[in-house]
Parts: sequence; C-alpha cells; structure tokens
Amino acid sequence: EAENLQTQFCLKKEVLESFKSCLSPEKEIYIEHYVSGWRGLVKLLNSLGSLFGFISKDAVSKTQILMNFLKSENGPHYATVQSMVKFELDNKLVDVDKKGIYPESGCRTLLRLHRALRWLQLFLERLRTSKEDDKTSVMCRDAYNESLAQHHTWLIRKSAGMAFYGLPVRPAFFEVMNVGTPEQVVDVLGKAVPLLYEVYQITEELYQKHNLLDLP
Ligand code: 1PX
Repeated sequence: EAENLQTQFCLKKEVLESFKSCLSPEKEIYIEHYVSGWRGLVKLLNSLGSLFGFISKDAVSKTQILMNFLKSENGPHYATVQSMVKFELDNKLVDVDKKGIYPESGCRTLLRLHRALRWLQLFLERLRTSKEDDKTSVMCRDAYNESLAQHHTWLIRKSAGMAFYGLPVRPAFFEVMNVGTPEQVVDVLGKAVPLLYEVYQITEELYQKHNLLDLP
C-alpha cells in the first residue's frame, strides 16, 4: 500500500514541480524539466484510458525528439529553449517555410508542445473556477477550440472532439490528480496556471522575436 502511494501519479510533484524548475533565474527554460512536465501529463492522460492513446502517443514522440537532441553530441545547445533556438537558427537547422530537410527540428517540435501548453493553461483555469456539476468535456472542448484547434486538421479536431466525451466527470478528474480535497486541487491549480502562463509567455515572445510561430 505504501509503495502504491509512492508510484501513484501526483499532479503537484510530477507536473507543477517540473514546470517550476524549468525556469532559470534569468528566465531561461530548461528543456529537460519542460519535457518532464509533459511526461507527467502524459502519465495522467494514460491513466484516463486508451481513448486518449493517440494524443499521448504524439506527446511522447515530441518529448522523445527533444530528449534525443538533449542526449546527442549537440546536447549542451539544447539545454534551454533559448540556446536551442539560437543554435538551430545559427546553423540553419530549421525549415522556415515548408517541411523539408529538418521536419523534426527542435524548434518546430517544441512549438507543438508550446501550443498545447496554451490549451492546458486555458483548461486548468476553467477547471479551477468550475462548479461541481460543470462538465469537464465542455471545459476541455472550449479550451481546445480557443487554442490548439486552429492548428489542427479536420480529422484531428474530430478525433479530439470525440475523445473529450470520454473524460471523467469533475470529481473523478480531481481524484486522478491526487493532490487532496477539491479545495486543495483548486489551490494547486491556482499556483499552476500562472506558472504555466509565465513559461508560455516567455516561449511565445522568443518565438515571435525570431519569427518562428508558424514553423511547418
Ligand atoms: C491536469 C489535467 C491535465 C490533463 C492531461 C493532459 C495531457 C495532455 C497532453 C496533450 C499533448 C498534446 C500534444 C499535441 C501536440 C500537437 O498538436 N500535435 C499535432 C501536430 O503535430 P505535427 O507533428 O503533426 O505537426 C498532431 O497532429 C497531434 C496529434 C494528436 C492529437 C492531439 C489532440 C490534442 C488535444 C489536446 C487535448 C488533450 C485532452 C486531454 C484531456 C485531459
């Protein structure tokens, strides 16, 4: 039982702490911790069932691409989002107009997670301010339509829309997060949302400055 408790997913430890430690004092974003935040979310997603498999598979593959860069001989250049952008641009490792020689650059891969981070932030904010009977599927769909959906094909949008119906109801969803009572969940979300916002905003400004927000 004690072991069980330790191996159980915990939103606070596996997601919040990772995103917290991904910010350096100079507001650089450590890719290692950014990725481990996503890995934590994937763990949560997987615990919701196979209906979400196609989503978690894509998230895993994106985090894997970034981890592979981090472990490669160019690894040190991939320590932070800032150093990655500089390195890939300086060395022309980014397909700027259309997919070509570098369809899996670090910059375009991270951009996909970055857009998903916006969805996450909108969804968690809705969750935080929701009432007991509010529908998680509706909160999720609204957050999705406001953010990620505009970057997805029709087919992905349809598939995502179907999956949302399979989300657990609010009390069950709170339970899966494993941070305690509903009040404690709301409290943790109140800390998580501004943090995710800060990470999002820093990346957004960096990508904007280098004209990377539309990478194919
Ligand atoms: C505390 C509550 C959090 C719940 C956990 C949520 C974890 C969600 C992880 C989602 C990661 C999604 C990454 C998507 C990246 C992406 O946009 N990829 C597409 C584009 O990539 P490409 O390489 O082709 O240019 C790709 O086409 C996507 C394919 C998979 C479908 C993505 C649907 C995303 C729906 C987002 C909402 C997740 C709903 C989870 C419900 C809790």
